[in-house]
Amino acid sequence: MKIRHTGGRTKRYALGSTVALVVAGMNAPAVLGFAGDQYHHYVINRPGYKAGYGHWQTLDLPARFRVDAVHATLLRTGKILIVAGSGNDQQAFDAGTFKTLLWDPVKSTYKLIPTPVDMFCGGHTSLPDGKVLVAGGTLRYEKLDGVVKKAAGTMRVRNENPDAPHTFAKGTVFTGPDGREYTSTAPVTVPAAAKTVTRAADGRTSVSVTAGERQVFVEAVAEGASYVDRNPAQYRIKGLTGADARNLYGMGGAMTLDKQDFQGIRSAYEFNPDTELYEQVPDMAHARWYPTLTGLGDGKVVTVSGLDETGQILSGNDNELFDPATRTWSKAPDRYFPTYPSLFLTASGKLFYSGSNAGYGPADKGRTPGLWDLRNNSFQTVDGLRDPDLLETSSSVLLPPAQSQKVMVLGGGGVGESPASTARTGIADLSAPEPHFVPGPDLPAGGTRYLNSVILPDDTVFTTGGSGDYRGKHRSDLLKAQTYHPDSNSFTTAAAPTVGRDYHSEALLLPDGRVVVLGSNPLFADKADTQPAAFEQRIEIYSPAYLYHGDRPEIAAAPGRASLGSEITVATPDPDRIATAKLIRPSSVTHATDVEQRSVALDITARGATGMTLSLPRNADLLPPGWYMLFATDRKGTPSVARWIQITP
Ligand SMILES: [Cu+2]
Repeated sequence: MKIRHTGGRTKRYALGSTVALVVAGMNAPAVLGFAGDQYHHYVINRPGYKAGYGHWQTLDLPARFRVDAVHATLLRTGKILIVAGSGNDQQAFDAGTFKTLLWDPVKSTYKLIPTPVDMFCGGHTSLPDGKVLVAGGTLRYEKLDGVVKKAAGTMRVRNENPDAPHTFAKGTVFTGPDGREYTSTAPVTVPAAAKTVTRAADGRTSVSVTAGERQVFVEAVAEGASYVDRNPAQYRIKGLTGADARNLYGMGGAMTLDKQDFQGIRSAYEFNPDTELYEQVPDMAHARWYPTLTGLGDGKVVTVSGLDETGQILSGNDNELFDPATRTWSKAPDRYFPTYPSLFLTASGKLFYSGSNAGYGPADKGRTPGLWDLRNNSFQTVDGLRDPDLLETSSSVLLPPAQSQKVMVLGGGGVGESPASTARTGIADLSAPEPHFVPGPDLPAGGTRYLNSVILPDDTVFTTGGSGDYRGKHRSDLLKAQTYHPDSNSFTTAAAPTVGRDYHSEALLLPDGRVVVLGSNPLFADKADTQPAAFEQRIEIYSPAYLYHGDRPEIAAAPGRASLGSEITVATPDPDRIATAKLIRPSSVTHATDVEQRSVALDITARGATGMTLSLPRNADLLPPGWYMLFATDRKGTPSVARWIQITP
């Protein structure tokens, strides 16, 4: 039966208890078309509509706590760490104003956190102890074509002295063979040279010295084309005398007036959820802007890609591993990726690169999805994804439950400032010996870049927002949300958001089952693309339909910690009601990229009168160490509020 609603106040009230049927037969835009905003408002607030499609709420934060939400991580305290840094705002950058907001979405409390460096467009991941590793960020903003007035380029500063590193202040002058001078735009510390002693068979020793080297970006002391020089050359460093003048020098590359990309930093910090402060850890060996950090089964973090301190994309022989136990960085196997690649830890221990990425790198390099085995540095390509040239700004998610080892790729656009986007989805089953992508259903909203995807505790994936064109150009933000159902391989419509979300947007699941959606950084405010747009500072909360289906199951008690392969006992008033139990890893998301979230199903091995026993997987590559949200969900898909539990090896 299909009831067509034709408007009119009397009829609306006459619907009574059949309202759920009515709303199932229409959607919000159709309502808007014939009855206007007020009626739309009425419909979306009906209990029956909420029970079918969920409900959105827009928060207005106190003005002083509004930040440009570029990065968001859910902490084990239930608070959300929102990192703006300079927030893609050149003035804030120039003023050294770097922001982090800590927000409690349940208690509605806000706190600005002292932010020691510009973490804007760094990378992040939750560590096994619940701290958040934030690595990289912004050294300098980009300069577009035509803006560059002083010729500039990369200077490799070398130190042949094996006994001491040398620090050069910002503004150090490098003099070329013909006397032209260029100054450094940042301080740089060049490590001491490495000395290798070799002893020959006859007992004589020889010593070889490999110069220490660091890069720094330099620009001409004055404006004009006369400083353009495309030839590499050795540069003297002004002010050095004696041995220093011999041991320390620069190797300059091309000095040009070309466009200059953003530049990265080496700094790394751990955010401590107890003290609510950043704690500095050693710098990375390489500066990174737009890196991806992926946690491994042993608790270490692999860190790849980014733009370096001269604005060049890292070549891939510079990947790093962070060990949170020793707080040290070491070298990881070589592999090139474009910036912000989506790298998922799979149950085999290999990393799956879905092809999703955001931002920088040549179109013909490192764009092919595949399985990367860090142990032998092999790479097995995973073929079959349609629109393989439209993977930039796409969304990727390890579908629930993680045991199925299926990764879905959704939408995406052309490389760089391309108007092209795709509605394509594709799913790769990584448990197969020769994994390949099979087509999934097209996105109902059409071609979509910057889609955010969030795993829900009913084993569906909520996807929201995005835009058709690059950074929402021509007012192409999509005010649409939909839910993907892995069991039926289909989308259903969700209530529509009212705030557009494109570049620099995020979404994440809360322990109470709601979804927070924040950030967005459109280029223009108008359809003709003439007015610059402000960063979107409103936060929305989406309450999925399962929160409108009556009372919820409850986890009355659960252990705060459990080890891999163990069994835990959980108190719940009605164990027979519980259909599934799962551990959901909290999101750490930026640029619509979240490689952290995963939902690991737990076997219910026994049910008593007031509790049940859950068995945890043994595989740390399936269930990496760290803090998780434990949800119990009933047969109708209604989840409990989660309990936090720390999973240990
Ligand atoms: Cu960015």
